Amino acid sequence: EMSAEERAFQERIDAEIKIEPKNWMPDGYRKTLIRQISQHAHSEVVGMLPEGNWLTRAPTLKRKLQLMAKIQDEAGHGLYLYSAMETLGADRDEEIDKLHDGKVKYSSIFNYPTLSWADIGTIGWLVDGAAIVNQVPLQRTSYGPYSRAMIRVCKEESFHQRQGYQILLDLMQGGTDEQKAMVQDSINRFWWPVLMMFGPSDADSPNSAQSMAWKIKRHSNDELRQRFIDQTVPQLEFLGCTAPDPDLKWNEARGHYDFGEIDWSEFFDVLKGNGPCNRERIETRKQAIDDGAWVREAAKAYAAKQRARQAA
Ligand code: FAQ
Repeated sequence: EMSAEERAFQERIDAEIKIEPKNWMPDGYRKTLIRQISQHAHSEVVGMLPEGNWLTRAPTLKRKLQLMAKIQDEAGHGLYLYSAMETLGADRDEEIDKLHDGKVKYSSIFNYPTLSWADIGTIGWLVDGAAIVNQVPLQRTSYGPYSRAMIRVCKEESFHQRQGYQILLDLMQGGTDEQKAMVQDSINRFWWPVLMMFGPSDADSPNSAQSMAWKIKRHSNDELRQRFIDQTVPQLEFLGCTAPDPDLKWNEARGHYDFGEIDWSEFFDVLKGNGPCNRERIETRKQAIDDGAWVREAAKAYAAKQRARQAA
């Protein structure tokens, strides 16, 4: 049985009117958004680490500058998202502490290592590509601050995706046989983990039904995964590469690509903290916070001095 408040809230959602921070909202709606937006913010921040691994080894100055700009964009996305989360009453430091204590999640994809320069191309093309497919509909999510943050984020991700694809195109079109093999190896390692970014299949997605009713999510996990595969396979073919999936095949009757079974045991294992880089990622984040403590202390001391001066 819905209360009058709940009914008015759902009517607003159904009429496609955004929910704003000061509007009444059910507790569950607030909690779900804090969970999703904080996980999204943590993903952007942890997502800087695999790429950061190649900043000092980018092959040219141009590539180094592009990669640095992309990583800075990701830091910015983390900041918009933490700010959107704060409009719901959540505390940024508390949520970051939960990340560092291993109590909350961030995207599984960032627990895989970047072993070659081609991985930087693959991350831009496939990881940012998957992020765009997921985030374009989030521009229409029902919570105003989250939806507005997604508009700028999507524009920046489009640039990221193109710079990634261009890295791979250059390697495939002008590269040596060894460089071409490096691209294929990178795609082989990232293909399945990227498909896992969309989350568990609909039957095993406990949050989907309610999040769709609240229009936080506009499409199911499986729908977005299929959309991503359909738009990515032609790009894969244009590159001259293949996917490590013998069942990947155009299905004329469905009007979609069929694809093989995802290894969900690997996905849930990474979520439990057992991926190749989970421990390293959290350790690196903690170290960054500890190393920055003196900056925060200095900023606070400076602010206190300014206040004292103004009061005098
Ligand atoms: N990894 O019931 P559902 C980026 C969790 S892009 C880890 O289906 P929901 C850009 C899920 O949280 C990546 N955990 O959940 C970039 C839930 O756990 P909980 C970030 C996952 O929320 C590119 C449980 O499994 N993007 O950073 C994953 O309805 C390059 C059950 O799942 C976003 O976060 C996963 N892959 O749907 C940066 C997008 N999938 O909390 C740097 C916003 C699921 O109950 C470099 N988020 N889980 O304990 C979303 O759209 C949704 O949260 C989904 C999951 C679709 C990810």
